[in-house]
Amino acid sequence: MESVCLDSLIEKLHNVNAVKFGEYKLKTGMLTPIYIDLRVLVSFPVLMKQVSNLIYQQVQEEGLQFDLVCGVPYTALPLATVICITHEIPMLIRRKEAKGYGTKRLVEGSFREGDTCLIIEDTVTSGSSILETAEVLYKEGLKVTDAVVVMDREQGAVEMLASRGIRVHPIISMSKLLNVLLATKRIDAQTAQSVRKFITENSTFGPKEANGSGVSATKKPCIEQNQELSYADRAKLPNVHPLASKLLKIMEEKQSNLCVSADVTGSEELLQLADSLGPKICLLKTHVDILKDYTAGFSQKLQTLAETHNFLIFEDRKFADIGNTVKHQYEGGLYQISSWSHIVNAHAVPGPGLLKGLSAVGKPLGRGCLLIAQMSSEGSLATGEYTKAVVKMAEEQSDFVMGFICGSKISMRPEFIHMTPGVQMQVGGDVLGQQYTTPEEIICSKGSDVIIVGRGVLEAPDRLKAAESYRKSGWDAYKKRMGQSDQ
Ligand code: S5P
Repeated sequence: MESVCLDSLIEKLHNVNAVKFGEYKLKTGMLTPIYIDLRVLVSFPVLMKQVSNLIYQQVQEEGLQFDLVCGVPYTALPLATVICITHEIPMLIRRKEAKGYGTKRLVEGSFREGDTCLIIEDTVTSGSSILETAEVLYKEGLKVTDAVVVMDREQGAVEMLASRGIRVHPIISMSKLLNVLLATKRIDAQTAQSVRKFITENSTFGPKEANGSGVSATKKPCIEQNQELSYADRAKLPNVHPLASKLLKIMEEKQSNLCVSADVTGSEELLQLADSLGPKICLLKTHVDILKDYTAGFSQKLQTLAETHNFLIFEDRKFADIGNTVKHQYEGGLYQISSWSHIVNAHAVPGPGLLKGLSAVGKPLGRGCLLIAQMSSEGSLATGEYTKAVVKMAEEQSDFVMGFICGSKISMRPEFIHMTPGVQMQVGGDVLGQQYTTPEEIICSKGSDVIIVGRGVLEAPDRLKAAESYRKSGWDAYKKRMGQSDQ
């Protein structure tokens, strides 16, 4: 395959008028000082071939995995066709309207339910065209995880689509385009400056992440997050882990994002807690190895209570060994955790083999795992690059990993659930390094999904009353984040 130099391609695109400066109207109605029109490519076969090669190069470099390709109609259709024919990849065509006769299909081509489809698009502004295409594909039972785009206008599409579970891989960014055209004296500094100003001032999706990594670096005020999906909508996402979907539905139904950490040492007391607090919680977290009187009968009773009160069980085992060992720890021993706990958690330190071991046991049982990406304790080493690596590991094994233990939202993929411990009504800590933040701060400002509360409930004079006030506080914060607060 002929390798293509990006700078010279940008110049060629400018030569054929695929990049225009002036005043143009976008699909969104917005007036723009720069217009990208890759439709002209069909008249320049050599250029068309070069752009297609670049798209395929991007696919390979990113190691994208998919079964089929679909170009967003119409401009990207010929590009997708060239790539699919050259590399012998099956293609799909998305109709803009269903035909009024014959099969009335919206997607043409053959595929199997569960196949993954890569989307190809020419230019993105808000990302809505990619989303529209993805939604048509979802309805057909297809998965969409990635999209490659030739030109990213850097106006929020990448962020918006990431928040809907689609990773976008742009080839040419607006900044790169302007830099090349400026360096080759095709535009002057003033034009470049006015386009840059327009782009910065006209983002279609919230503020940009401070570090561009998808890992939140700064605290966000609630108001900026109101474009995100509700728990109920996230439960319906095509790529969501079935257990995450179940939990999100429970949360919506019970209006509760409260997980009580039942850190007591007697099984009778734990069962009483589960029974009385059951209606208030979406999740009950256990440390089964602190029970002085564990029996198999206990775990059976706990499962019955979970069904009666509609909550899930989360054994906070924090696995942290090689795959073969964690497999035994999860399945066997005294506690046989996999037989009764819907969710477990694990440290990422040992690497992906740990997840392979756990999922060999848990996946056939429909269980899910949370990776510990950050910790609430003072001086924790789970920060920065480590946290990012954990997010990556989760993305690579999202058939078993359903979310994270973390301090704030660390992944833009809405199918992951973020759960945060170290929660009390007052900011503070204990003498052993635990640090507390409030439900409002965690759910609303830090964008986490579930609050994990232990002593805040357990040490209260009235545990039921305390659980209700944490439930209410967590739910109100979620409503506020979604912009539905009536306060
Ligand atoms: O980083 C963490 C991770 C976890 S799972 N910090 C934590 O505190 N936890 C657990 O959450 C901890 O083991 C305990 O069970 C609970 C917090 O309890 P609390 O009494 O401090 O609310």
